[in-house]
This record gives sequence, structure tokens and C-alpha cells, in this order.
Amino acid sequence: MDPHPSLLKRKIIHVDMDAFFAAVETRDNPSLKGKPIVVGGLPTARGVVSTASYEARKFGIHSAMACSQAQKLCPSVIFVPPRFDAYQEVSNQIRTIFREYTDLVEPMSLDEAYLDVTQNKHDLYAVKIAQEIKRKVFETTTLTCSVGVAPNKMIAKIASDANKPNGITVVLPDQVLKFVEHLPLRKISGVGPVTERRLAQAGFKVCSDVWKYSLDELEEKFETSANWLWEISRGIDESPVDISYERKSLGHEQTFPQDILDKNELIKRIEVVAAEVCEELKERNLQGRTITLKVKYANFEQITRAQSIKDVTNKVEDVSNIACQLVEKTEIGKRKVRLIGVSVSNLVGETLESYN
Ligand code: TTP
Ligand code: MG
Repeated sequence: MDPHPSLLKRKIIHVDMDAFFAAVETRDNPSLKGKPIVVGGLPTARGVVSTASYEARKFGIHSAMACSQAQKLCPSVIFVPPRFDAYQEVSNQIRTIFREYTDLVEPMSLDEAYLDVTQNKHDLYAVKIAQEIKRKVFETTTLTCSVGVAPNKMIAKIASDANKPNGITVVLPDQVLKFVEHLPLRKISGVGPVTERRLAQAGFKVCSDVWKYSLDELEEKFETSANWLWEISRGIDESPVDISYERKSLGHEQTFPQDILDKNELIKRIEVVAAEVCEELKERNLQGRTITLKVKYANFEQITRAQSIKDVTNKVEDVSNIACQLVEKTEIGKRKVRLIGVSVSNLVGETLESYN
């Protein structure tokens, strides 16, 4: 079968530093080399693991785990407090290297970025650029990264993770279907735990589970998400490398196939959209302070209601609760609704904020 036409148009690279915070700490303090270390808060101060060295990961320690739990799993683990200035400096260095090849760079976090190298400053093949980037990153920072080269962002990201650490994985257009066939849907950027559960309820665990259904059949189960699901399950992702990455807000919306009047039904929909927004915030290491609910009534009249909170958040409970409280400031339940949206603004980078 010929590859989907969108897979023939672009060449995307995804770069992700290996065990980033831990690697910087080990580089700057060689006595930590080869040892299980955790960068994060202290176990006594209810800290969480930002990242664990590969040696520590062997004990089952991972990001976001409580440090007290990490210590139980590996009593000899060394806790190192984070030094964001050092991470920021490396981040600037690697972004400078990326921009030697293209201005289409979308940093996702300090240690991760997408590059669109379809057209690039040196007219090089994407694979050659990937190799050069790995070499230059190491020469400049003495740190390793893993790189994925693919026809789109979704595949490039999964590819960069496929051969960690210090790996390079190339997925050509005609290899995409095979590459995703047995891939758990959970591995796809944008599929967080909430979406994963919804998919599992329909019996979908890996990409090829979705292939058996037509778009019409998927629409019955997943409504407006059907097209997205049809595409990602086949490795199709046309989202551009977005250089306006310093975003002011992040939101999702859902247009219903039929207008909805029932308040409880709408609240359920709002909760699903809020959960999607939080998944993306977490993926981008962002938290926000203002939650906005958007409602478009059946006659296309549109309103927004917003509320700000004291502390930034990306927790589903917070965003969902506030969005649902905002329902009381709308005519939901009285007028038919064709679209709802939830967004979070006043954003800050989570990792920086939580330690400053
Ligand atoms: P990741 O790229 O997810 O992880 P990593 O670079 O530590 O390891 P890997 O080799 O698997 O890519 O995250 C980059 C950095 O972001 C990480 O070093 C620390 C920080 N971070 C947090 O602070 N909290 C988190 O929950 C995660 C996932 C990462
Ligand atoms: Mg990383």
C-alpha cells in the first residue's frame, strides 16, 4: 500500500536529551557517575522525582514518584537538588545548534524540541542533520541526546524514544504503518491516562486495533475525536512545527454532532475536555492560573466565563472543578449548546515554577 500522501511532504526531527537533569548533575559532579541518583526534592520534604538516572530507573524509580518511595525502592539512591540555571544554559546551547539548520524549531520543554528540516539552511538530508546534531550537542555540552527522524511530529517523537539513550531512529514514509502496528496508543503524544482509559473501554490498546473500524464506525463511538483517532492509529499527523511556542493559553474544544440541552451531559463533556487540556499541559510541563469555559449556543452566539486561582495548576480535578463551577454563570441547561471549550491561561513552565 502506498504511504498516505501527508507522509511524503515533510521531514521532522525530534530531539530529546537523555535523563536530562540527572545527566547534567553527573557531568558537573563526576563522583555521581554510574550511581543511582534522583534529581528532585528531598524525601523528608515530600518532594517528587524530577528525573532519575538510568541506574536509578533499574530499581523502578521514575519521574513524578514521591522521593520517599524512591528511597524505599533503592535505599542507596542519592538525592540531588535541581539547578535550573544549569539546565537552562544547556537548553539554550542545544537550541542554538538546532537553529543552525532551521528556524522552524518548536521547543517542547527544556530538553526536547521538534525541527522541521524539509527545507533547511544547508540543503542536507534529514538523517545527516540528525547525526550532526547529536555530534554537536555532545561536543558542546558533553551530554547525549536521542533523535527521531520521521515524516511528522507524532512519529518523530516516538522514534526518538525507541533507542534511548544516545539513539537515532529513522522512520521512512513507507515504514510508518509497520512502525505503529503494535504500538500502544498510550505512547502517542496527546493520549494521556484519561484518553487511554476511554480507548481501552472500546477495546483499543494498540494502533492496529483501530484499523478494523471505518471512520463512520469510529464516529459512533468517539464523535469528534474519530478523525483524530483514525489518523493517529495510522501514523498520520499533519500538525505543523509551531514556532509560536511561547503560548499564552492552551485549550481544547468539542463541537457536538447534535446540539445538547442536558446539563449533566454537558458537564460530562466539559470534564472530558478539561482532562484533555490537562494532559497536554502536563506533556508540555506547563501550569496555568486562569481557567476559561467557552460555550457556543445553538444559534452560534458565543460566550466565555473565566476564573483565576491563587496557585498555578495542571491537575484535572482543579481545572475540571472550576470549569464546572463556571457552568453556573452560563445558560447551560436552559439553552441548547453546540460547542464547549476549556482553556487554561496565565501559563508558567512547571519545572521552573515548582522549585523557585
Ligand atoms: P524527559 O525527557 O521526560 O526525561 P529525561 O530527559 O529525564 O529522561 P529520558 O532519557 O527518558 O528522556 O524530561 C526532561 C526533564 O524534565 C527531566 O530530566 C526532568 C524534567 N521533568 C520533571 O521535572 N518532571 C517530570 O515529571 C518529567 C517527566 C520531567
Ligand atoms: Mg529527555
